[in-house]
Amino acid sequence: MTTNMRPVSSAALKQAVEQHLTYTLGKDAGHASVYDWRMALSFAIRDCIVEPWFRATRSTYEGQRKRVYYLSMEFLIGRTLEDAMINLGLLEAARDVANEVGFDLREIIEDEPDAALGNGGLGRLAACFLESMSTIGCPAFGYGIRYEHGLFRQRFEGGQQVETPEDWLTLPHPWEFARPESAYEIGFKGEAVDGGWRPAESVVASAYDMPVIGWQGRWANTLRLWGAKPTTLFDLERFNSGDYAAAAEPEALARTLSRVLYPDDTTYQGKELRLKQEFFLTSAALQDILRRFRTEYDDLAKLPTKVAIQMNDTHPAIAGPELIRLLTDVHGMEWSQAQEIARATLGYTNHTLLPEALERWSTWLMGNVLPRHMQIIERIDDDHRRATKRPAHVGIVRNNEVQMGELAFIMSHKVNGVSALHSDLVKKTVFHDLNEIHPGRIINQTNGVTPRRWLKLANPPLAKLISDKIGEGWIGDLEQIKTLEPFAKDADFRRDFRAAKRTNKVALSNWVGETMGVKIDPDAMFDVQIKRIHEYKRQHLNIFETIALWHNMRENPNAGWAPRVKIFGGKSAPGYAVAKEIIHLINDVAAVINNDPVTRDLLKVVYPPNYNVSMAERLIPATDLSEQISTAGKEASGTGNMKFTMNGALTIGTLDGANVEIREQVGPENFFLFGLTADEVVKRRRNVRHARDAIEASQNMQSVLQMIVEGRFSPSDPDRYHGLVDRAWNHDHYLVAADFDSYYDAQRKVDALYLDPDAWEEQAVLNTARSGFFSSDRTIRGYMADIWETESALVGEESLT
Ligand code: NBG
Repeated sequence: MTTNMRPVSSAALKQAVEQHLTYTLGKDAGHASVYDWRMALSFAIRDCIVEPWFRATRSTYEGQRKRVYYLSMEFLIGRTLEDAMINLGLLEAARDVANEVGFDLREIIEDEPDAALGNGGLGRLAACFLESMSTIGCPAFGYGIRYEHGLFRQRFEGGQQVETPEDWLTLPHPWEFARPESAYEIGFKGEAVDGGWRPAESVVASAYDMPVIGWQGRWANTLRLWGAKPTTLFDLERFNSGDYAAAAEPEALARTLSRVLYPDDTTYQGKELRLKQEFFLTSAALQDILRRFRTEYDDLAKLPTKVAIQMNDTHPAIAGPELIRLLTDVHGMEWSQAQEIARATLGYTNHTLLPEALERWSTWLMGNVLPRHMQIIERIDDDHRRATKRPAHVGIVRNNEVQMGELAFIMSHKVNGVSALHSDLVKKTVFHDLNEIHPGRIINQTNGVTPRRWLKLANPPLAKLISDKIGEGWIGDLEQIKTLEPFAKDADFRRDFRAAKRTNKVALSNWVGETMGVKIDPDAMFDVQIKRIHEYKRQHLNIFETIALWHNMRENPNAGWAPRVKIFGGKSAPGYAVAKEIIHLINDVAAVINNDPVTRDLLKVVYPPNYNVSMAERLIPATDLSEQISTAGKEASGTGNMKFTMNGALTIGTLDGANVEIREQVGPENFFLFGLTADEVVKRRRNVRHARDAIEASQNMQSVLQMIVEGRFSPSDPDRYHGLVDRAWNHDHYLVAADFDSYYDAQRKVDALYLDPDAWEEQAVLNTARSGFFSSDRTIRGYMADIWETESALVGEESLT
């Protein structure tokens, strides 16, 4: 066989792997390392994707199908090899091959670095969407930036976060195809000249394609990432005159553009380089989209019938003006038609209401970096003002700033939030006025996650148990998982369900022991909070409760406590001092608690550094209790919450984001609810004494703050947390104090249930069985029907392969 055909047997795969080892890598099997085998296996698996990928592309062209273009500054992919093997049904064959050549498949899989081209939920959502679009057969492209350095690596030094650069591209990346022939010039600065733009600087955006294979290899789409290249390599004249640094300037300028991912999550910085990155992605994508469209159709007026462009948050919101510019300045279309066409083509997803996250650029910076776009933005704004007679405080350009949210809204035919509650709040708060002017434009599409990665790949014991019971249909159609529901009452099934979880907990305990030197008991409750560190997510509420629990355990060690392991994971933005202080506190508390002989068998706190997608795959299947404790109204959706539910963890949470829908789906009796609602939060904040009142009423909360302020967890530096405690009393914007007692009490209900394994397991099974709604396949079908107006190419087809 040749390596570009899909090998079906272990023997055929082995042959393909060995060919790559020999001829692609030039390695002798006798000397091949785990890296060499990983590369050879990746190339052999990649070969298997190429055929369905070509077929999908051909079918899209032949059927003249509408394509979806998902523009996102972030794609948090994680590893690719295992995911691809699972979707192609080649995992078992690969295991055989690995064993035959004397390696463990796990070791090979774990040799792959995570592609960490994103910060958190927004980027991981984009990755789940790509996989679901391929699974469903929605013809689509993802467009992003090929950052040389993804999200920083996190270490702890003395309990404090230290960042080091991430370097996933140091070793060759076997999943990409460089496409130097697909390259576009991207301009910056210069001046707007009547009906056009003369940029002063420019770089070249050069394409790198990664195929994304769907479940069972039926369809494959492309993730196209842009790398920046200089338009001229170097200035030969300057080089010859001996000015080597200046000679290399054009190259240095270009390289910085795609060098590094901005590590801010839900905060906005206003840096010129970031605006340039956003335009770089957007302009390259739009030029590519129009080029492809024009190879098939000659009438640009038909664009919205064949093309849907989705803006993932406001980061690519310059797409409105840029599309208008390309249509008018470059293709000669008339202004109002171009505006209409752009709007009919574009959709915008809002992912946060936090005011500090809403992008706005000073008109000075926008006018300087993108002078022609600034003109276009002003004209869009004028047209809108005239057409709508909107109130004076509404508009794109306000206070000498360009509001990217308003721009994205006004240039889109649909705007969506990411959970029912969030979409509702989008209508009532950030876009209140625009919603009245354009009723019906804002809709909801509740987020989802792919069950291939988050259940089948991450949790083999549970996936096998489910498939043994109800067949494999759930993998491609998660709604089928509800047929598990009756087994919640079946004692044998509950025992097996528990055994699957225990297998994962043992594996995690071993890993924690090996990597952190902390011994944890797999029979204790694993209580997990993993996500970016942010005040609104309230990791400090969790660690305060941990301190109270520890304190009360010490006072009364024989009170029948449920043994717990509190597990934290997550990074703070490098410049976010308060979040970094919370990290420090968690690590300080862990050091004290983990060394306390009194509570040795009752409580441990672990915080493995450098949380990423691969670590999530390890932690989520081993979790008993999922912490989703944000201040109500602040977490747009959450997607980790859905992964836990699928994997049979129970949730302790507030009525925030998609928690609301999770609770509805699994049943309120199978969810630990606490805390103020979004409305109550707003009202409570009006009382300037809300924190003080709550602390004064709570003995537990007082003891916690007292212990911290006395330096109990920082004996060598007792004043360390004075600022933190002061904020808890006086600047508690996220209502930790107001929710503390309610949270503590809910945790004791968790304890009680955990001590009744049968009752716990019944609820855990129901959580998994009722998680069908949270598949990203359902989400994508929603976008296809309500926003993109496009259909699956796989309807009525058995298989493309
Ligand atoms: C995040 C929200 C999450 C949500 C993801 C995906 C940003 C700006 N927003 O709640 O905080 O789940 O987006 O929608 O990162």
